[in-house]
Amino acid sequence: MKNNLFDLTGKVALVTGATHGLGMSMAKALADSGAKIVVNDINPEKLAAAKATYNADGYEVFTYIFDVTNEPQVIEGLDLIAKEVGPVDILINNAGIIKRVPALEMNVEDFRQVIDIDLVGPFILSKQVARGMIARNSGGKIINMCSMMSELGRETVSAYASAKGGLKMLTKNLATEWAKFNIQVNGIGPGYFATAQTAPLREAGHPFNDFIISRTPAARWGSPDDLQGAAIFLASHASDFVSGQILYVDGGILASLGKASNE
Ligand code: NAP
Ligand code: GCO
Repeated sequence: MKNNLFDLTGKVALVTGATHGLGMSMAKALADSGAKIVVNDINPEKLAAAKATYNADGYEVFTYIFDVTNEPQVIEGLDLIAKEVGPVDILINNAGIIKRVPALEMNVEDFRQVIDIDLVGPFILSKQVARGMIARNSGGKIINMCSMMSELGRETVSAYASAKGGLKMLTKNLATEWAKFNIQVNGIGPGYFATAQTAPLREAGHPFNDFIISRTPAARWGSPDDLQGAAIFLASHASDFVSGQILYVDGGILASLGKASNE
């Protein structure tokens, strides 16, 4: 019997903020599994450049501009997607920002912006996509990009950790409310990955770079492609009885106290 547990043929997948980094890698993985890919971003120039990259790499993508924090823009964008591509079956709430500022120095506007994009945005997208899934009685998959900071704090990332901790609990709550509609809501919790977002931490000689290498049992930064299996799993029938879970893809870092520097 053909094993179609991971087959996404006929599905429409929306990945927010997927012009590069983790979002692009996960979008390509879902496309490789048969899904039609819809890529969102807030920046038209970056989205146009990303489309060219996807196409050059052999992927057809549909691109839509909207700010995930702006509910009217999101509603309009989802309506267009439904008309031009098809209703969204799989949503990856990937768009996000981080501001690394000591709490005592962080202004409230910056704190609020991180919460707005990293937590309120996924709420808006999830609510509007779920409404369509429920209206169609289609069921569906929602995947929220959580973080190690959904579990741990570290200096300078109070807003981000608050948002990602909240996103973990939003994931569990929506999983509870929407199970009756056959909508599975899960999270992916990447460890430390080499993307534009962490580039400042990986600059030559930055102490954090050595710290992460030593603190991660796999002794390396994650590569965006390391997330592809988790994304396909949580987007496919293989996870139909999995909901409210955060799947950590972290090289073992959350499992380990770490080792003494001279070990
Ligand atoms: P990234 O390089 O910062 O990319 C984030 C994307 O989100 C960008 O394309 C950005 O667009 C977009 N975006 C920002 N605000 C938006 C808005 N209001 N509406 C729509 N799009 C918006 O991030 P990444 O490293 O690929 O990570 C992707 C996700 O995984 C994020 O949620 C991040 O918090 C999370 N994560 C990352 C790591 C890591 O180590 N890299 C680990 C754990 C979790 P512009 O470029 O046009 O601004
Ligand atoms: C930081 C990093 C992390 C990663 C990721 C870890 O400044 O600590 O940016 O927050 O982005 O979220 O899982």
